[in-house]
Amino acid sequence: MQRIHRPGPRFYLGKGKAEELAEEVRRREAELVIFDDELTPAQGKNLEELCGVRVMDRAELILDIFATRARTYEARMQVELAQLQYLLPRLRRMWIHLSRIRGGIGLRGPGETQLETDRRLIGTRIAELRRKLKAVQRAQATQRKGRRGHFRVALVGYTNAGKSSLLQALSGSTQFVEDRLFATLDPSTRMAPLDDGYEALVTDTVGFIRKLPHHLIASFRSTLEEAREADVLLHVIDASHPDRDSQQQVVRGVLADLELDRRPTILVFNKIDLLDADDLLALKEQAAAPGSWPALHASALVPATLDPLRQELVARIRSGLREIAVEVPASEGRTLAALYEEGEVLSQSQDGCTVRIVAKAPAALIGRLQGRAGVQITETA
Ligand SMILES: Nc1nc2c(ncn2[C@@H]2O[C@H](COP(=O)(O)OP(=O)(O)OP(=O)(O)O)[C@@H](O)[C@H]2O)c(=O)[nH]1
Ligand SMILES: [Mg+2]
Repeated sequence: MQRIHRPGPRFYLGKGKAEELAEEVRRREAELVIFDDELTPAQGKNLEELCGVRVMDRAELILDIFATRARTYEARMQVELAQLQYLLPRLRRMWIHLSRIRGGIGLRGPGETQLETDRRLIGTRIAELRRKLKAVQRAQATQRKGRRGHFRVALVGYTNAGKSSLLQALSGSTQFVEDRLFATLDPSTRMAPLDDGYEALVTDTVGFIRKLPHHLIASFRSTLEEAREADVLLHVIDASHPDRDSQQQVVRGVLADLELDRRPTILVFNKIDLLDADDLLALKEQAAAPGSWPALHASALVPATLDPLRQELVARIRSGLREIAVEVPASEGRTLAALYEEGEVLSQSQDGCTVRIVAKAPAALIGRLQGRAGVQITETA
């Protein structure tokens, strides 16, 4: 522990404290030092020279965890891109590691030309990854367009808050859930049945964490596109976590960075099964603070606690519906089906070959139907 105004440029710690650290490393025969903050390339290099062992910073550790969790093609590319961007300014130091690991004699590392070549190779790979990611993202944008007629919900929140568990509980399908950080790196979307025949498309997203390395935020920005287009964000909070308030602040900060902080949001305090009655009462009072987003309390493991959430989603879907009268040729099965599926049909009558329907429908559906030949729509309300 050391109290300093700001991290020192050479060792992050003060010089004396850094020497103490080196002493501690020797005494304990440690093989690795991890800093819970980001180190500049120079700080990392100086600390390694001083301690004689590998020094990792928070960013590198998180990148490592991400690398082991990434499963899809896209997530792997995003992680590799972030790793290379992290590596580039630290290349010289990494080289020294390699030569140590390989028991190399020339601990001075590579010559300048070798470094230049490596830098160029990495630069080329970064450009290639960026290009491939763009292509994947274009394909995803097309896929998202296909979801426009549906009410869309995105789960966001601190890592391990229970987002995947909630998706699983709401949709009834299995989702990768594990008690470890960053279990989910890839967004995945499931249909969740709600009451009265309504349904919502719910998307799981990558978890946030305090001091998320900025390379990663940039890489995962596209992964969060789904959240950008969602009708409502469910900000999932682990209500049982001792740091729940600061975790909530961190998530709000990241959402603000991503310009998602003004999207309609519902706070979902999850894991209430782990709270005792007094805690739960205190939590409910706190959440009712004026000006904050509406809050619900749930447990992904206790199905009945999800009813209020489902009801809230139905209420939001309903309030977004507009009443319309539609006249369609009876042969327009597609349009009729869409009205029944995505809207709420109030009445239907037939006059010869023309079907007349009065229905409540989401704006997105109305927009889609307006372009269809033979379909006439008038707003009634
Ligand atoms: N007791 C209890 N445990 C829960 C609840 N919801 C989730 N968990 C547990 O919390 C851990 C994390 O759950 P996940 O659903 O993987 O969390 P996540 O938010 O998707 O995490 P990342 O994908 O890492 O961001 C798992 O061990 C779950 O079983 C809950 O309501 N009550
Ligand atoms: Mg998850």
